Order: sequence, then structure tokens, then C-alpha cells
Amino acid sequence: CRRSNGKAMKQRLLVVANRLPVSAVRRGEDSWSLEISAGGLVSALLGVKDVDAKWIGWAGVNVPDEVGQRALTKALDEKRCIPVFLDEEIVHQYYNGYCNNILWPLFHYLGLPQEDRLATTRSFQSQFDAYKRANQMFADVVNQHYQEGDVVWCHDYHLMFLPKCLKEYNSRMKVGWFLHTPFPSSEIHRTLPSRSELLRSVLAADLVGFHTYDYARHFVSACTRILGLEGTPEGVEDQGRLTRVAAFPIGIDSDRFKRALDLPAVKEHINELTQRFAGRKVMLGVDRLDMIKGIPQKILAFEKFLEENPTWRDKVVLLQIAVPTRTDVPEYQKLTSQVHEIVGRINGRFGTLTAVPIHHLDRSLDFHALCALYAVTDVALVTSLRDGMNLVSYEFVACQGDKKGVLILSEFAGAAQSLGAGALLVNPWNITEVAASIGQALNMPADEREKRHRHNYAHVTTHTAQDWAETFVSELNDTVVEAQLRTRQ
Ligand code: ADQ
Repeated sequence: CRRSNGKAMKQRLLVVANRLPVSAVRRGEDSWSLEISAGGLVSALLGVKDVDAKWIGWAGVNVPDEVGQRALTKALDEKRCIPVFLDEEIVHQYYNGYCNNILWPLFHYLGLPQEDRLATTRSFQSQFDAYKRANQMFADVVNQHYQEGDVVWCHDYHLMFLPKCLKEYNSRMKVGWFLHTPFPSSEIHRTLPSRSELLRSVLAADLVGFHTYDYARHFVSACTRILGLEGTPEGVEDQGRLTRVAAFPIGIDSDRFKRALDLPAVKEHINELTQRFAGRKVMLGVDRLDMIKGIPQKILAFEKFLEENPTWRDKVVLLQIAVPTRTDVPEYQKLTSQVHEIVGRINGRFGTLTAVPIHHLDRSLDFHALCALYAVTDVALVTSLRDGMNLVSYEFVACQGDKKGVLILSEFAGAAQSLGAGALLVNPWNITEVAASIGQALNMPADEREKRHRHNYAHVTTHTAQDWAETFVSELNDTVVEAQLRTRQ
């Protein structure tokens, strides 16, 4: 706490992310309805003690007129949110272009776009320019709302240019940056045309955080190999100034899941699902429909398992819930059709008149329905090809009470480093291995399931989202002091 006029004041935290945690729908010229999304990040930050958090970000809608902008700003203010207004063109170039076509696949080891080279190079530059312009617009809004003593926490690959813009406004601003995706090997990052500029702007932050130690190490290697700077055990040093680099593994608000399981409506839903799938083991996949989640690989592994284990065919069902994302992008449309085709083939092959082995839903489920599904699941299958952390694996563990289901988890998800001892780790590219792990999970003796579950449950309930946020913010406070001391020495 800070003190002002003898009164204790909470420290203000400005959380800057591409998207605000609200969905905004325009109801009239000057009226908006807002719904706050109760995701992990929101509950994490609400739970940080002695901190008064405000969000800054894009509301996800184009608001070209001033009347609409004023009304939305006012409505958001009540939710402790501050909007950054981005027009359609900049969203197209910055968000769809540079963020999602370039940085997202690259950071997940899928490489840079490889269509017509010249076209890519040309559009690459204009997309990068738009990225920098958008980051500057975020910085302008932060600067307008910043007060001495505030801490600014920037999130994710959308805002890698932001720390530099903020420090240009005010070098005493305390700035942290956290990446929610993996940071790739420096050999991958090297292929990015704007590799140095992005690294330098991230280094302007006082604290740089990643989900795992490996990502932090990759980042430090990129700074040493590409920029020729010195990596130290604490971070990266440039002309006497230290940028602290560390791992801060995120968690979930596990109590929120536990509370949901006690609700009568959720209990009823659990009973319905239990009856519906009686006599069958339930396997579950919950993912955004994205290339990185390895959904086709997962389904092919399940097919292989059914092929090799005929006695299981009418005793197991795979529920795959996939929320469509970026539905306007041809690559994502292709992925959707590919998944549908594989599911159709497998259901045609192994289904009967009364039952099919795979239930695939292209949609999001509400929180309570999701909790009920996690609770009735015997085996959760997370086969991401790369994933910063993967919270679905945590949520599944949090919702397993007496059931003590098994988690099959990709070794390429950050969560493998925290839940690795309790889960069955797999290489999602190796379909034979995943199929064998499905068999191992379904046949696992109760005492082994119990032991593995106990390990994971202890981790998920003691490394929560709130701990994650608190640790980052407190380390950010300490680090800035340390960095300033060092420059003064
Ligand atoms: P995501 O790629 O979105 O997040 P993940 O961590 O699994 O991946 O979080 C997804 C969230 O969406 C979970 O809370 C899950 O419950 C929800 N969700 C997914 N599918 C759903 C469905 N069909 N219906 C309802 N809800 C669904 C990014 C990174 C991750 C990192 C997080 C947090 O890619 O690696 O773990 O940020 O840092």
C-alpha cells in the first residue's frame, strides 16, 4: 500500500492486453451492453491483495463515431476498463496480420507464412508498421491514465512493442511484460525480419515473464545471439541496465471450479451425463479450434486405438469440444473441414445404429456445462503441438473429485513441466504412442490413478492464478528498484 494524506492507498495496476475482458454490444447510438468474461486472468487480478487493477485494451468492436466512443468509454469505466479504439484497417493489419499470421504461428514453431515470397515481404513490412502503430496507440492511452506510482503490466505477443513506447514516455514507469505463448528457440526467432527490434523493445521492460524456464532461456539466448547482449542468471544486461527475465507459471482459480461443482444445477447435469454415458468410459478434449492444439492428431490417435482394440469400441466415447476461432481465415476453415472429415470417417467405421465413438461439437460451452463435463471424464486428452501453458489440463484436474481420471498431456504444452509427474506425457506427433497411452489410461489400476491425480491436484490447487499474478506484481515492484539502483551505481 502507498500512503497519501495519512490514508493507505492501494497500489494501482494498469493491465494492458490486446482485448479487454468484456464483450460489448451496441444497443443504440449512445448505449452499450457489456458482459464481463470471468476468465482466469480476470479472477487472478481481482484476487491480488492490496492492488487496484484497471484494464486497458481493445473492446473487440469497431466504433468509428465519437458519440459511440464516448458512450462506450463511460460504460466501460464502471467495469474498471479503459478502451483503446482501433479502426478496421489497423485491426486487419496489426491483429489479423502481424499478430495472428506471423507471430502466433512462429512462436508455436509453425514458421513464417510461405506463400508468394515477394507478396509476403511487402505485406510483412506494412503489417509490422501497423503493429507498431497499434502498440503506440495502446501506449498513448496508458500514458493518459498513468499516475506516479502505478505499475503497468503488458500482456502477450500483441504488445511486444509496448514496453519501449511506454519507457519513451516516462523512463520511471514500472513496466512488466508477460508472454502467454511459448517463446521459441532462438533459431526460430532469428527467421523473423523484425527480430532485433522486437527483442529490444521487450527489453525496455523492467521484468519479462514466461510460463516456463525453457521459454525464458530461449528469450535470453535470442538476446545474446541476435543482439550480442550479455545473459546473466537474472536476465539480460545491456550497458549496465538489467532486464529481469524469469518464469511465472500461470494457474487457475481452482476454488471457482470447486464451488461450481457444489451447485445443484451442475450436480444435476453431472447425473444426466453419467446416465447418458453409462457403461462407457468418457474421454474428453476441450480446445479452441486452432492448428496448435493438435486436434486432427488426437482424433487419429483415437482411431488407431479403436482399430487395435476392438473390445473397447463400444465401451469408450470421445467428446471433443472445439470452439471455432478465426473462422474467416482459410487455413482455419480448412482445419475445420479436415476435423469434420476425420470424425465422419471414424464414426462411419466404428459407429453402430445406436452409438458413435466420437461426439464432436464446434462450439463453446458455458462454464457450468464445462465443469460437469470435466467431472464425468475418465481420461482427458490434451495433444497440443505447442502450447504456452494449457489451462484445460488444470481445469480438468480441478474438477476431478473421487473419479481421479487420467490426464494424457502433450510434452509440448507448458503444463507438462508442472503436471508431468501426474500425467501421461506424449509426443502428439507420434500417433502410435498416443494410442498406446489411451490404452494405458483406460486400463490404469485405481491406486496408480489415485497417486497421479493426487500429485496434479496438489499442484493445481496450490499454484493458482492469484499466486501467479501476485508473484509477478511483487517481483515487478522489487525489480524496478533493483534496476534503478544498478544504473545509479
Ligand atoms: P488458449 O490458447 O486459449 O490460451 P488454454 O490455456 O487452454 O488455451 O485456455 C483456454 C480457455 O478457454 C480455458 O479456460 C478453457 O476452459 C476455455 N475453453 C476452451 N475451449 C472451450 C470450449 N469449447 N468451451 C468453453 N470454454 C472453452 C493462451 C495460451 C495458453 C495459455 C493461456 C493462459 O495459448 O497456452 O495457457 O493463454 O496463459
